[in-house]
Amino acid sequence: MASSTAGGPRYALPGLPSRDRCLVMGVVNVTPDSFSDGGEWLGAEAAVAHGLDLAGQGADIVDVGGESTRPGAQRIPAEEEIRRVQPVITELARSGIPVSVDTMRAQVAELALEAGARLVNDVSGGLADPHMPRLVAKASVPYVVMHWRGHSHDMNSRAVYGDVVREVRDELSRRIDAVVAEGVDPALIVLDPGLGFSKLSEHNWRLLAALPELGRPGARAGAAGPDSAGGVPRRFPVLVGASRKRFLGRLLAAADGTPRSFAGSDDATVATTALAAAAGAWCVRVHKVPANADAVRIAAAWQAAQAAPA
Ligand code: PMM
Repeated sequence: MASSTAGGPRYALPGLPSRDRCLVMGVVNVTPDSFSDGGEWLGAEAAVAHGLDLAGQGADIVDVGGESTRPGAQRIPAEEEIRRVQPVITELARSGIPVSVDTMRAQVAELALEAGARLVNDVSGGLADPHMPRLVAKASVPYVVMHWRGHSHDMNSRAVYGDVVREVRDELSRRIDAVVAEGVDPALIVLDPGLGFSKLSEHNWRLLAALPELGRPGARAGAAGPDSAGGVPRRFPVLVGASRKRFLGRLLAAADGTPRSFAGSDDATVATTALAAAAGAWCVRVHKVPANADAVRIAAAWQAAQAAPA
């Protein structure tokens, strides 16, 4: 459900915190080979400790994933993904932390929800597993529908756009229609532009600059438009996952062209968080929490001061 405050619409999604600011989602990748932190949290014990740390540092949600989606990654069997995430989710949920599961598989999502996860973060937006939308509909939990054009092993070949903002909005709009047709409650949908997924650097920047329009995929670009049509909301919360992505490292490359390291992009992530939050993002997905938790508060104060009477 959306309500309007000084900083634009705020959303109350069942089971998840609702704050007067952009939320912070901390990442726990229980994988040997993720984009930026592969291998660090592979053991269940280390992963749980890391999730508890992130929550203690101010993460509103902790996102647990067992399958790497870095460009070129090959898929792992579902059983291995379950083995990685299930004990971690069980333990974090038991501690009262709002947990999301980062998975493209309905089977994994189902077990994760039984283990206490409260949100399904599906980077394929329901395309990778046709059973996912029905599962999410039945469970009636918030559902992240990310823009996605195909699996990681060859996703870069699909980074071809005429007008990236229009195409991503149109493709997200079609995904909304598809998952709603499978029974997903539109009020539980969160959209995500899928930065870095079949996107070149220039595409990521264009999408970030168009963030307010991405949450209204059915409306004409630039038009104010109604927030709902035929009972289906056309304004959706937006999740942004820019943290440590390669387009940040490339922007900040050294004079000889060497891209900034993943960890060396943490300050750039914080800058992106502040801008995304000020542009109305519902939540940012980040690897390092403390400075991003500060940034969303700065953005909220900025928005509130802008909206305050002179
Ligand atoms: N990016 C990654 C993994 N999961 N989920 C959402 N919703 N949005 C993203 O942008 C996203 C994601 C890849 O990043 P990582 O492997 O460095 O965590």
